[in-house]
Amino acid sequence: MTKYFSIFFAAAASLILASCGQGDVLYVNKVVINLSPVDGNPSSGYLEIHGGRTDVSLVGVTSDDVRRLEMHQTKEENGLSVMEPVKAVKIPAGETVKFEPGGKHLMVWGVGGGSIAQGKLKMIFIFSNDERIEFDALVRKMGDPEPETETE
Ligand SMILES: [Cu+2]
Repeated sequence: MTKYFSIFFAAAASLILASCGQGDVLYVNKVVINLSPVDGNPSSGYLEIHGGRTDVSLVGVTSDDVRRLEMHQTKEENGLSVMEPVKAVKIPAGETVKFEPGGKHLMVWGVGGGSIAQGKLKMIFIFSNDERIEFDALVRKMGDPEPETETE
């Protein structure tokens, strides 16, 4: 009887460990807002989203300390680079989706002075499964050093 139970608990423990591994958890990383050098122009935001166990979509990004925030996609059209707002970005299970120059990006209008002074902006990422992830984005002025590349 005792033996039976110890095997059961060992199996349960390894299940718990397996479910905590990275790659199973939806998370947001490396969020950077590059402030526009021109007053009144939108700043651009880049980030990485790591998919969890199931496919979801990023359906919104908000912050209390901005005037307006949009998700955009840059694409080629007749040899010109144009961008358009997107409502949702698919985050497939287990895959990493990057917002980067020339592709998907955030456009941010009116970042508050307090966040600029602190060098960080609290943002909330809203997903189609109703999950909300809060992340302090790094706010960079033009000429600030590149953010350190972190290993995961
Ligand atoms: Cu844009």
